[in-house]
Amino acid sequence: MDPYAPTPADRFTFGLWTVGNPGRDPFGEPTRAPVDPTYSVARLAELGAYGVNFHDHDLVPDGTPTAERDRIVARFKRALEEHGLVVPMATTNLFRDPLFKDGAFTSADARVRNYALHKTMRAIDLGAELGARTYVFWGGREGAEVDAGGKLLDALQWYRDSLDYLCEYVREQGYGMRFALEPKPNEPRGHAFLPTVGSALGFIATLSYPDMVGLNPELAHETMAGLSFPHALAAAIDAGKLFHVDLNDQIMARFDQDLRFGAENLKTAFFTVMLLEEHYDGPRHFDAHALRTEDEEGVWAFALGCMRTYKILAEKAERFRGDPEIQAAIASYRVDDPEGTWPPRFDAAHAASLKGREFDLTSLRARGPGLERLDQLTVELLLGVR
Ligand code: DIG
Ligand code: MN
Ligand code: MN
Repeated sequence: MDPYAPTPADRFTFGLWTVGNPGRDPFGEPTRAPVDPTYSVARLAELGAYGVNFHDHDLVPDGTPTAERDRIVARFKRALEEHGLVVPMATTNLFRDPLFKDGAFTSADARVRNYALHKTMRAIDLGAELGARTYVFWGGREGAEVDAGGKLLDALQWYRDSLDYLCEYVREQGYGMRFALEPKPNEPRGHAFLPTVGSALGFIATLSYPDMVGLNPELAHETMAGLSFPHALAAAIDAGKLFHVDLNDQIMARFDQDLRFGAENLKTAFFTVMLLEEHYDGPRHFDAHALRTEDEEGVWAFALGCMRTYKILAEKAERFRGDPEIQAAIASYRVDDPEGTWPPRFDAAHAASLKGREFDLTSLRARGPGLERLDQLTVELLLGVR
């Protein structure tokens, strides 16, 4: 039995747009044929995936008449049923149609903002019909190249109004959905609004229904911003806002590569898996795609690779937690202060004694934390020699 063979119990999911990515890029035409969503369902089920996600347009192309829409959805439901996959998350394509060229919820044209609400409510209905409990908002076109239009503050207010409106809609419909904002620093817009996990966390606090809104952090997006994804993930977990996650890989300060999970930064992937395994029980979603060079078999090798690498790193995380030398190195790294235990709440007597306390600053300065050795032990564990 292959211990790294994915199973539905691992809760791995893929967007239809990921394994269906045709290999188009800004400088070249597709290198792969389009993929029927029901075929992706069948192949992902074969590989051991748990579910699929979609943008409205991935499943029901924009402008599809209602009767055809219903036929497509019924056929997709049959495929999900036949292959035992679920749909944990759905989202809206508010970035493909040229009318969103200067934003959707943050467009300076109120008619476009209203159309974005129209399209999103219908897409939420579709997601609810297929059982999605998380609804993702990636503001692909919510940004700017020119700030002279004076909407730096208005854009945030329009974004807030739209999310509040859609929270009201979901409550009124009784869908029981939660929203997950997906930050990205740039691309396709020059500067994106809500560029990082940190900025999105602050923004959520200003919404009318903050409890309904969390985050869908993406590894590639925080990395593009020059930030640590494990640190961003920890901030989302700390705030109780990790509602979903987009896993992939990325070389820092490059365009959004959406590489196979673990393809570039194994330590980043390792600490990401460690955090998810300990603090998150939702789908492990791969928002990634095969290299443009690949044929169809390369696509499925890519998908299997994402899942296998996650499982291998989850086993490494177990070994890390059970490794006596590593755990001893962590224990000696973290020093208690027998004299400095804080009272359960602030009190003036404690503050006075702390202010009057003598510290042996020379020895505090001299102490070595042992991080080089701890990191080497971690690297050796990842290299398979521990
Ligand atoms: C890109 O990183 C975005 C879109 O693919 C989608 O809206 C979201 C869902 O994972 N990720
Ligand atoms: Mn991405
Ligand atoms: Mn994503």
